[in-house]
Amino acid sequence: EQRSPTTYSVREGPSAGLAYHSCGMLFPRESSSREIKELNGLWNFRADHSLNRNLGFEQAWYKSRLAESGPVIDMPVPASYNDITQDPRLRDFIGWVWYEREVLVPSGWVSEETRVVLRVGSAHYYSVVWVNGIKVMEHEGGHLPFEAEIVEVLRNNPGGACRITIAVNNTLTLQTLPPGTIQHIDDPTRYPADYVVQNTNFDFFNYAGLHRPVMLYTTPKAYVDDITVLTTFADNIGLLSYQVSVLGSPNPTVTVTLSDKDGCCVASSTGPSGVIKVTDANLWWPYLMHENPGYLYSMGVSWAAFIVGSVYEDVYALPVGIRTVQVTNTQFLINNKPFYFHGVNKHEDADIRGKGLDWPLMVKDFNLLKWLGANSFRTSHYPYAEEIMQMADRHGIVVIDECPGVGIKDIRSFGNASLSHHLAVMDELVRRDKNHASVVMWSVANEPAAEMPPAGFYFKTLMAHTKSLDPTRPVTFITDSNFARDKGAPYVDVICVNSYFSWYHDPGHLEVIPFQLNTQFENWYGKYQKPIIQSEYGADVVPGLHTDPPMMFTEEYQKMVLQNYHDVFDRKRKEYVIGELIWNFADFMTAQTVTRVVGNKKGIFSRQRHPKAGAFLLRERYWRLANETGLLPVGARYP
Ligand code: GCB
Repeated sequence: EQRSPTTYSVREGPSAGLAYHSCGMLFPRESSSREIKELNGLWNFRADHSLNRNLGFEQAWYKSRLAESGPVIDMPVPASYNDITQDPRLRDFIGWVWYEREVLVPSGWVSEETRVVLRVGSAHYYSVVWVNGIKVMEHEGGHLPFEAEIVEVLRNNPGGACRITIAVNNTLTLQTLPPGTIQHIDDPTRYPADYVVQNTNFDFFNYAGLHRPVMLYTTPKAYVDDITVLTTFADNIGLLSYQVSVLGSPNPTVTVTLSDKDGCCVASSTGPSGVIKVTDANLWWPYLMHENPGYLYSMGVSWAAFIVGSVYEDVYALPVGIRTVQVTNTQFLINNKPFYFHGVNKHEDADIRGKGLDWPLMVKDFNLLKWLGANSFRTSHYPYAEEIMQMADRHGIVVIDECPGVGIKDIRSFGNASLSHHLAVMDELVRRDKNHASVVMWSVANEPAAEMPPAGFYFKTLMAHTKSLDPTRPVTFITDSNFARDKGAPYVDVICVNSYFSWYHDPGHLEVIPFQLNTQFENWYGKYQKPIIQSEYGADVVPGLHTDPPMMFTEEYQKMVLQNYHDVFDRKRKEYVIGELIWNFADFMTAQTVTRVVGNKKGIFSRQRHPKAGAFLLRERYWRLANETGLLPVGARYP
């Protein structure tokens, strides 16, 4: 059998094309005009182990029940498929896997007045979706939602049966985000026949599958498609300028109301765009900066029309927080007050479920953040689930929202195809997250090869584009390049630097940290006069390992690394350092390498969320910082 190097291409599916971008992507919410049917639970599943991974398309597995074309297994959704079975071939699988689920659609949904939308919260990496054997959409990118209107397809099948088939391909290439390469090794003396590996330049396991909820939801034929809200305030007056797009109706009458936490209407407006004024506005404040953080209003948007004796309407309620963000040469201001990021970098990662959204884990993580006294996190290294962003809004946890631009190390990943996809991902990310009060900055990449010649044009374009999508938030990328040669740094609003002194450099030599960290900050600030966040620092710990004097991988060594970094932060935060984000919140799975002992162990919590010694040290510090820099009432230490 012939196999060409393209056989693992993510664009194997017929007539590949991106999902339609120029519409909204409002999070599905029930209302008097909208219903939701969640499709979480068990799906039928089969990985295509054929040599070219293309058998599913050749045999059109989507045309009939998946069980008719071969054996299927149970697969939970949402979850990564990798750790669900005991089969190493599935854990390390590369190529197309097939998911299928049958659902009965209420007969009332299949009507002339209703839209039925199939929405996938995220699927890593490339997806093709069929309903009753008819292709309804394709999507590239593993961390953002996509959806299709399917009522036409359902109408052809009046019984209400709806068979949803989703093929997902985890293959990463030089043009995907994150990038990767597929290596075919043809050496029968050293490797088995048809040997293929996926190489990546990022430090987390390439988990795949249907990672976030899949659902059906309805809207009326004419519907609220998108809402954009920008907020500011003057004295005690909150100002919300909004824009509503209604599709399917030529002259919509839009009504907007703003309700406070108790559900009382405090202001209203009519028309598809306008400015709402709220007197005595409750601002959205970060956790530990105010006694009532994360204050959200509910913006009720509705559209109504009276057509031949009937009322048509659509109703949608969007949570909104009123706050401002600003960057000066030395400060990050939220609501005009200096904000110091004392937080974490995270991953979507856990035992068994991989990157699948998990409610208990999500709530546990927020409880741990609050226990720690963390006021912020970065979505390293890809957009997190919308449910997580909503939690951040409600709890006042500030977010640096990062796109999956991680591991851009090969010069071929700076070409036009990569750039245009990267721009499209920023479109999708800003479209999804623009209304989250918690999001205060966009990060377009993590540790790219920013010293390479094409990086200047690439990042200039990318950051200008992001600013044009959202003029209200600063934009950055996270660098580990040399300050003098970094070609992207001129375009960022905040310098975000990662460094691992006494770990990857001078391993075991804690005494270098004060010197090297000080030099790092002076160099960057000297060149750019922009505020700086230490966006990563840390050390691996195998929980339970102890030595004195401290040695690498022990609990004591991690504490000493942190302590040494903190001493420098404490001097520099009086000048221009505006934040510190530990690497990492919790241990997480990676590819297998000689530097990883069943994953990355730089967590201050284990993968099961048990604290290591470093967590207690950080907790002391973060609460002290909150007391010093926040607006907490005296004595509010340790809840
Ligand atoms: C980094 C990367 C992060 C890694 C971390 C490490 O600089 O941004 O993805 O996991 O270092 O532990 O090496």
